[in-house]
Amino acid sequence: MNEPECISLNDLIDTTRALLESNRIEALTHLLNAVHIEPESLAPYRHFHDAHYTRNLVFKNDLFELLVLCWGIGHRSWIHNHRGQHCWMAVVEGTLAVQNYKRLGCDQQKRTVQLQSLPHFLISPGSAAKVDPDEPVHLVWNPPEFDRLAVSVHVYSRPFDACVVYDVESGLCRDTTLHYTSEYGQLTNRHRAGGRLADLPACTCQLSTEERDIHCGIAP
Ligand code: CSS
Ligand code: FE2
Repeated sequence: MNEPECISLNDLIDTTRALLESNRIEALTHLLNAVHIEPESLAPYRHFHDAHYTRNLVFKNDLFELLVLCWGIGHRSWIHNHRGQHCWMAVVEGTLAVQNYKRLGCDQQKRTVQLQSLPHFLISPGSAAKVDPDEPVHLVWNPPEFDRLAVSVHVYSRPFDACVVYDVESGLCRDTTLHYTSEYGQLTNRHRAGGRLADLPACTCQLSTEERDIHCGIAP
């Protein structure tokens, strides 16, 4: 079998721009599965935080943004959606787990949404993932059993700065704002202050295969 092509982050940005400008969504999925992104080219964006994963902005225009996410051992996202946007993620270092959730129904009157967790899967260098626009609710984490840091590249089209998060512990879901830990290689004030990535308590949700009712102020 041929070795996968290795490309720099800058080359990936150029190619992503060309593909998305011509609306070649599938081609970008194929590309991210076919290449390895050079770990050295991520060095300016590789910032870790003790308490949570970090979001490091590398490139942004009207069409898409590209972020480097750095995950400490055991760090996880909230269960969240992408507001109907396209999202691709490719791992450059380590291994991440992804769990998608099926929305079984939404009761507008009771403001509840029922989520069913689907089998989770792993992504590592050479196996990218795209969020399914039909089932966009998911959770991403760096499984502690691998005992290593993880770094991933995310492409969001279009850029988004808010999403719905689903907190299984409290049974609530709500809108939240997303923040950058660094922008174009420079740490932001939020990171220097040690602030959280979003105005929410830490997510302590446990993985489960049970169906859950989650109260939701917003229709999913
Ligand atoms: N969407 C999350 C990362 S998991 S896909 C974020 O942008 O923080
Ligand atoms: Fe996500």
